[in-house]
Amino acid sequence: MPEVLTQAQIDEYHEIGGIVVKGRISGADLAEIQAAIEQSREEARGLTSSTERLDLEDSHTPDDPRIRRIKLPHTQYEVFQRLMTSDAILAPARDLLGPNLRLHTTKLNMKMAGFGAAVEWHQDMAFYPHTNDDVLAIGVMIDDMAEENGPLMIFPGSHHGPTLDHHVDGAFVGAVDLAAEGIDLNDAIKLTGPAGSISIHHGRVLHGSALNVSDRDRRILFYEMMAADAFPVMGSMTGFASLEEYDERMLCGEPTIEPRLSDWPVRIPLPQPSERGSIYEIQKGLKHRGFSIYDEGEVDER
Ligand SMILES: O=C(O)CCC(=O)C(=O)O
Repeated sequence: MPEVLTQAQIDEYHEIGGIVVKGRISGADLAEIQAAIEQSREEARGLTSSTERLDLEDSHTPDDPRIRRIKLPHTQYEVFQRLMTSDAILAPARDLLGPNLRLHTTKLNMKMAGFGAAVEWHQDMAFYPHTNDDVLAIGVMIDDMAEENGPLMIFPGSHHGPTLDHHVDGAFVGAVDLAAEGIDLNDAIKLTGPAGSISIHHGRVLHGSALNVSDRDRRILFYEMMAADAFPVMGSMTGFASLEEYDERMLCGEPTIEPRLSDWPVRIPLPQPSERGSIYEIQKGLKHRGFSIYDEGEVDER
């Protein structure tokens, strides 16, 4: 029996590769998250470049702090760690991946009103291929996520297809050239919802999000995780020094040393780009950027 998702939501996730579940995060937790973000903004004041904790917008200046991402927020503020191990996040993940879950990473993407950076089209598992594809990302919507403020977009069903080419001139750039792949932007859908909703997207679904040129912030907190028997394959951007450290990432259930192999089309994200920063930096290697030509009105809302 599923813990929280309806059978219709589970079926939709498997068919489309992404769903929105409303009302998973309380107003009190959202308020605590906002307070943590405010603290980070103060921390960014005076900085001249990104740090281990904060990734800064290209337009950031020390006097006008602009954060693009809070890195590994669960290691920085208690609220993110608490949510990560709560049923608000883990129950829907267990409904989709089973009882044994391991963390891949966390991040809080800011996308502030008027200037928040786009994330180019990509598949998460192109960055971190694993032995099976029971891999997903849960996005906590901190602000109302709507048509106009750069919501997450996915290509429905793309998780059933190939792992697309994320390379340029022989180096991994973590982004897909839609035109070169013959993919029509009109086929993408937006994962929208009120603050406190979560989105869940499959590790193989093609997704991205546009610049936020609206007057409303769009902040989303991602918890990326996998079934405990999905092990990274060569080149995967999953860093760990030992099995002990790897097992410290268990979110619930039991670890294993018996990887499950499934038949899915792996591509290795090597060679790594010379620029080894966040996704925003890596994707600058893409020659034809999808979102400079992006026309908001052409994509259906979901
Ligand atoms: O913030 C977004 O809209 C997308 C984020 C994403 O896909 C990523 O950071 O890998």
